[in-house]
Amino acid sequence: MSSGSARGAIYILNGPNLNRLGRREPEIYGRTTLAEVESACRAAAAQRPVEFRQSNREHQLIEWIHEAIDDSAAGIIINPAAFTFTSMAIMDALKMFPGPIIELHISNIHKREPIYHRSYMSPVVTAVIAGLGHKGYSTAVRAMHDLIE
Ligand code: CA2
Repeated sequence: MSSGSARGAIYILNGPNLNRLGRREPEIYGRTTLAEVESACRAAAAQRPVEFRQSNREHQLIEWIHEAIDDSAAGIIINPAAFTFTSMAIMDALKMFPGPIIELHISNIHKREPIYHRSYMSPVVTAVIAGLGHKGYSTAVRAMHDLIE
């Protein structure tokens, strides 16, 4: 049973460099842009409101997690990008959120170099999705529906 709000929005938060998606390293991250990912998320969310955001700043991501808490968001899907491996501050903010949280990665971080293996987020989230490419986002939205209802 989730403590997210039945009618609240799904916050989909994206960390540093993901605004460049589709433009560099297509062999790892694919050719789909973040704008296309956002459209797919909105389609998968159907009637549920979506707050889709991206920032290169740790502070901004923390502010948006606080906003999700104050807004009684239904759930958070977060791709913290490089902050996954560095940010106790984002981890602490996520710990304050009472509803379901999905940590999402486009690539399978566990198949990559050892620096990508230790996530600060995984111990405090509900579920982790990694390695499904950009389609992981719509998979995460569908999974979030199941967690909320
Ligand atoms: O696979 C993911 O989604 C990651 O969270 C992406 C991060 C990386 O630090 C994580 O280990 C896994 C990096 C995002 C870099 O964004 C780019 C966007 C376009 C082209 C190249 C990188």
